[in-house]
Amino acid sequence: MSDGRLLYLNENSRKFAGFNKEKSPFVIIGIPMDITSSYRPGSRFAPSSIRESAQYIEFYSIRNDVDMGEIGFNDVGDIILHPSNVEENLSRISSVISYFQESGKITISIGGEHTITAGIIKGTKREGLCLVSFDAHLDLRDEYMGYRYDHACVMRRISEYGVKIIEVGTRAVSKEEIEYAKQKGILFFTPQQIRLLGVKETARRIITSTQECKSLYISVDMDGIDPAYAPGVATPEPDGLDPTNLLDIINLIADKRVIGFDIVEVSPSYDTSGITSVLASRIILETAATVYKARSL
Ligand SMILES: [Mn+2]
Repeated sequence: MSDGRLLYLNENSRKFAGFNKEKSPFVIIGIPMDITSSYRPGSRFAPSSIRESAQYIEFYSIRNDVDMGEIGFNDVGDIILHPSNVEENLSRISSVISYFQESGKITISIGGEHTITAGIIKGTKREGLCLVSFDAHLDLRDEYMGYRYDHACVMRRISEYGVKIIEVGTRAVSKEEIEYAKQKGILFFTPQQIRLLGVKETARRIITSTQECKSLYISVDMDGIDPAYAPGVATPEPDGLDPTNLLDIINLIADKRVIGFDIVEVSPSYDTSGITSVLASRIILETAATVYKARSL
């Protein structure tokens, strides 16, 4: 791999469950950026923590009847990031992502804070792109404490790139964000609505609103899940999704148009039992299996 866009890629980091299968359609990229976290920092350690926890899970997806152990992943390592320059990092992320997207790979990015998704989307072909984000927060602020490239503003920036956004698990919001969502027609689902509608109807509504999309991107902020299941996150919010519902929704909405996904905001020092990293590994496995199955049909 000698493309200049890979200058800041460190291929020597620990591999996801030891996987280094070059022929896999799935490329795993660690993006240990943790600069703008406002509450509990440490997500820079999540790529290695999630990779470690992945050693101990089964790789057969019973939901999809797909053996991901056979298909495997191509873990290409971590992006080397600047300790404080967010915009420089977003451009490094965008270079690496564009290289793998253009090579026809499905990119699985392990954060890091949610801000990385802006860099990922910058490096992705955006024509007809829709993004489904699982998150307690809307992340639609125009700026947060004077900064526009911040974890609290990431979906606002992506919406400004012209990407259609749908948010799932919403419960911690500001008035400004609700107004922006209404004004731009950004659909969001609170955990209460999902409980009342059921996962099938929720998924049906998401599918309807993504019908026109040429490609799909999925972003999983682990704080979308209830802290009872995912305690080790940067900004925990009670009253969240349960992991089975989240996986059910992904199972129903992820199809062959998915060009990539990310798992962000795990903060391993607050994950004393390690269950948040294990759950993140499981979400990676099941999402990949769903996409693999959809592409083989
Ligand atoms: Mn969040």
